[in-house]
Amino acid sequence: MADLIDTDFYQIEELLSEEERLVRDVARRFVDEEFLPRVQQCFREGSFPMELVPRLAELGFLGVTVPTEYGGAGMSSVVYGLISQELERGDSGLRSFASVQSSLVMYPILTFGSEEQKKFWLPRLARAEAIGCFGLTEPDFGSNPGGMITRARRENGGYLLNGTKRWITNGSISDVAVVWAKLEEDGTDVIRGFLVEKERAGFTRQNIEGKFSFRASVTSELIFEDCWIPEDNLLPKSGGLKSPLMCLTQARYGISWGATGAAIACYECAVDYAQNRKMFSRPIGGYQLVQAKLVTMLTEITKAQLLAYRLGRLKDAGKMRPDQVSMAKMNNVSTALHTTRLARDILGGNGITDEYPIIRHLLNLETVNTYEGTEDIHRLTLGRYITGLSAFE
Ligand code: TGC
Ligand code: FAD
Repeated sequence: MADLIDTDFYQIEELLSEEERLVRDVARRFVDEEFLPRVQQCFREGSFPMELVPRLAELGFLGVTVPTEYGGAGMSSVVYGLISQELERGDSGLRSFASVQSSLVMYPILTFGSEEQKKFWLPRLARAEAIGCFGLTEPDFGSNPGGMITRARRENGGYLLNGTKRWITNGSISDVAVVWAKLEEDGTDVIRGFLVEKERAGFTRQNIEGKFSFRASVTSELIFEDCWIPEDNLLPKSGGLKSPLMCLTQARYGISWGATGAAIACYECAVDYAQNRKMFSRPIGGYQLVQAKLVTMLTEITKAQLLAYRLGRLKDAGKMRPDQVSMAKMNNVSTALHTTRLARDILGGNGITDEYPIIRHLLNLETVNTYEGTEDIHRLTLGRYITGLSAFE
């Protein structure tokens, strides 16, 4: 079906290098042959397919842009984007697993870690011998992470952590958590990053149950009660809210490609359905109102692809700015959500069953629109960029 339905309306394929296409095709095959046959059951059960994690590592999808000297694939951000797009064509939970490991765990260790931390953790994370998670959000501090109450206090040559992190992807399956906490330095509280191994006394995790979105993904709460970690577990170059926000910029970049993958999956399904489903005297794809919906979907997908592609080239050239990422994350996720709702509508009653991928993507995209900065937070970030006036104060 995918070969017959054009989802590259503006011929972006021509702008990709041979290597970029090759890696994209590997990701596409992995999703089609190994992931999609499992996803319905995972979503029903509420489980993540852990057995595929070694394959993600083997294919080089964990730490795509991390230098090879630290075990990463050393490839471009456009390659990372293309992989994210393919993984999320499978499921947002699959892309999230790779995003968290690469952008929210390996990136902060690479950027803020000591040489010892990089040499120890990065190759293990790339080989999936260790799984990581990123703890920024708290029960009462989501959109405003700067208000966090998790604290680190110097004690016995290390730090004592206290606080709770909520909504943490991969939390209970991780070997190491990158945890953001306030530390008093010269009379001022400064946000610093800490590495907390799962075995540390005073560190407990519990899964968040009852999710109707991201069912094929693990989401947890992390609780720190007098959890002592050694001095060496501080990410020495982290400092201020800017450090976790820099990590979010990396992950949001991947999301702007990924959400488009989910929209493509739903569009392909809707076109196929519209061509074959007969109501009244002919296929529903022959009715003007259905065509209008398909046109909106393809137009939004094409615009999103162009935003993501250009953002990727800017990133690889070292010119990408966080506000540009905000625009792509905001636009590409909200249009993917709109596209997916239109696809759901075209399938009528069949659109609400998991026989088709649409309702699963639609439910997932509700989360993607919220996490990594809600649609409105990115709108306000851009509003601040345009006017120079902050709506956050
Ligand atoms: P603000 O004054 O704007 O910023 C503080 C400092 O950070 C700098 N900065 C950034 N740097 C890099 N990338 C960005 N995106 C940045 N945004 C801001 C800024 O220049 C400043 O630097 P400096 O040198 O002046 O100190 O801080 P604020 O308190 O006003 O907050 C602004 C706001 C609301 C935009 C920010 O807090 C925010 O982004 N809120 C949303 C929170 C969020 O996205 N949480 C995500 C948690 S992780 C997650 O959801 C993972 S999901 C799993 C997956 O990805 O698959
Ligand atoms: P709130 O901040 O309470 O927002 C609620 C509503 O208020 C939103 O509509 C928002 O736009 C609006 N709002 C807030 N402030 C303003 C304002 N100033 N002006 C106008 N409107 C405003 N976090 C992590 O740290 N690590 C993870 O791995 C992670 N994974 C996640 C996985 C899942 C499945 C989910 C659902 C969340 C995850 N998160 C993670 C948390 C996610 O980043 C937060 O949910 C998100 O940042 C929003 O925070 P909140 O849920 O507290 O909503």
